[in-house]
Amino acid sequence: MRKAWLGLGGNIGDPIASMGRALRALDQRADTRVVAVSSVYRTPPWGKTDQAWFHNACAEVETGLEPVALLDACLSVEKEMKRLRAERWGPRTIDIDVLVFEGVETLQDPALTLPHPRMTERAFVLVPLAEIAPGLKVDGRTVEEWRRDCDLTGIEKARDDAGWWQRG
Ligand code: PH2
Ligand code: MG
Ligand code: MG
Repeated sequence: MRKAWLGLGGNIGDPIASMGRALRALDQRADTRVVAVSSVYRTPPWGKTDQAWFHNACAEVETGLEPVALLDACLSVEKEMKRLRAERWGPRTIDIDVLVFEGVETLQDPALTLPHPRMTERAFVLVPLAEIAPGLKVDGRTVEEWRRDCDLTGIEKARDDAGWWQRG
């Protein structure tokens, strides 16, 4: 089993419920266990700014899957959940990204780039990730060092009750 860190987010429907459901679905797999989950943060939209604010969280998993297989597992959870909502609310209820994978310093696969591109610039990734993995090295610096240097404007904690993801 190796550790991996995931970033979760959404801005349609009930993103906190969706992130919880996604984490429970991953945790229920025989090959993957959710071992740590950050608080939930409300975050301003990054990149495309004319859309609703997001909720974001990060999680640490232990998995027997290879990096691309873990991404496939995340994408199939995403697809199940997006499909349910797609007809009614629009295209994006949940996004699950593989950020970092233990023992894999960099990966350039057609399906997956590690570390996740631009994660070191994104407060919506770094703030929750620094809660559960402050010392994790990404591109030569720790997550906490990257977080200290990023723009934290607007980010606020939305849920920090332990186990928020296990109920629902
Ligand atoms: N995800 C994006 C684009 N912009 N902004 C925030 N705040 N949170 C996200 O998860 C996010 C985003 C594409 O994946
Ligand atoms: Mg993303
Ligand atoms: Mg994605």
